[in-house]
Amino acid sequence: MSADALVHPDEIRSMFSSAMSDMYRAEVPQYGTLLELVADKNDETLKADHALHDSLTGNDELDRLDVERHGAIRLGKAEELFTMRRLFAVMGMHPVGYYDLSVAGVPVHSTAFRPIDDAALRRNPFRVFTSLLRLELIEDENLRHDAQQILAARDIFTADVIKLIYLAEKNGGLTQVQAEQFVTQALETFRWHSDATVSLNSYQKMHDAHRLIADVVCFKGPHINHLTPRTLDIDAVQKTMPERGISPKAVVEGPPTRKCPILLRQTSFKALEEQVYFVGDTPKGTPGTHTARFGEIEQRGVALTAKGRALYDTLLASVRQAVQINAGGSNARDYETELCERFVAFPDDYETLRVEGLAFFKYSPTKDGLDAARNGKLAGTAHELVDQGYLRADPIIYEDFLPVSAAGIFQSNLGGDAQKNYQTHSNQDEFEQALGASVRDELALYAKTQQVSIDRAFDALGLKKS
Ligand code: OOG
Ligand code: NI
Repeated sequence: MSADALVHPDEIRSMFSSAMSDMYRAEVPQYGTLLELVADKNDETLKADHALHDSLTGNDELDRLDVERHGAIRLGKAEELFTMRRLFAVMGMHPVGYYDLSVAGVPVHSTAFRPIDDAALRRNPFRVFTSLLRLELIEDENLRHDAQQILAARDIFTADVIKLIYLAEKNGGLTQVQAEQFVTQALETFRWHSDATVSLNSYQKMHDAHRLIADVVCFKGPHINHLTPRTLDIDAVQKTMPERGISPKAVVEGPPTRKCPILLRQTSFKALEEQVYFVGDTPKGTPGTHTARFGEIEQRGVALTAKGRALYDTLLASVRQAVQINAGGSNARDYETELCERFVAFPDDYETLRVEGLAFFKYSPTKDGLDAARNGKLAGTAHELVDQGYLRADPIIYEDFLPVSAAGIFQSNLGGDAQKNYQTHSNQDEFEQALGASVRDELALYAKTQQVSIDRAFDALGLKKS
């Protein structure tokens, strides 16, 4: 490769995600423990479940399993979100989905930066859940003003990363040397700083308004607050966490345990209390603590169509209405029982999920299909061809997040007293204005992947497109 050849964005994303994982492992040792636990359980699961092993291999998911993770950051002002979009674009990550968390008492709205095309997702599906603080939700006018001033004065990006973003935009990419510099420089934005930018007194005021406000406003930048590996058996990892000295939150967010996993299940361990220094009289500052960084694991299943998602939302809402988990989590069992019982209404075999249009699938011709095509005796719809054994259908994995689950994750690491309901409505327009682009519709992305696979399969079988 010549020195001025451009590195593929997928490659830069892989370099970045790996550098980020190393940094977080050094900063938060429990993350390393969690990675080991997840790798052990994934090995055990794959050894015991040959069907799963085959299906992951068939879906090209096995190779990406070890590199698969998501992270999260919280930004303070519109310009930060705008530049963050450009920074992630260098790595082939684009904003997908809009999540309003104010309804759950968290004064932010969010998107997920992630790769969007099939090949890029297969290569490395690294995602970053990115939230923007909604300052207008701070009721106290003085405090809102202070927060605005503090945020206005900070610059979370290094001068070099800004230059490299411009360069990538101008030249359509980065060379190897530039890509390496970019990764090093971009990482600086996500680093933890134990020096706060404000006094203990200011921090306390922000903290009293909402712990999340203190986390966003009082530090130099949007430290990565967790990195989440993908497990194939979240129940096993949740159960084993205490044996390795990690204490998980009371319940797993999302759907219950199923034969055919849908969407996303997540659990986390509580944020660590870390030593920080506030601006004070001594050069080192006033010592204190801040809790922000935590650990999380996730298990991903098939992406649901609008119809499937509506059923999921209805069932989950009914569970949450029946059982509210209390602060200590002592009624977690009741919640789990209710969840399992109500989700009996959600079909748990891939065929029904597919035929009833509840989930998305990727279609490909089987060997029998290709043989039959040569003899020219094929006809029918995609479902009929699957029934005849000429096409196979594999679940399309859900690559996004869930607002109710995200709120549960936020709350578990913000502490039980953080619940508060904001009287507000979501404001996607304002979010997109700050972002400088519209977010993509995740359902449209899955529908397209499904349709493209059908078109290709029909082509391969010499059939007219359905
Ligand atoms: C983000 C919480 C949401 C998830 O996986 O749903 C999240 C945060 O705490 O900043 O990461
Ligand atoms: Ni997360």
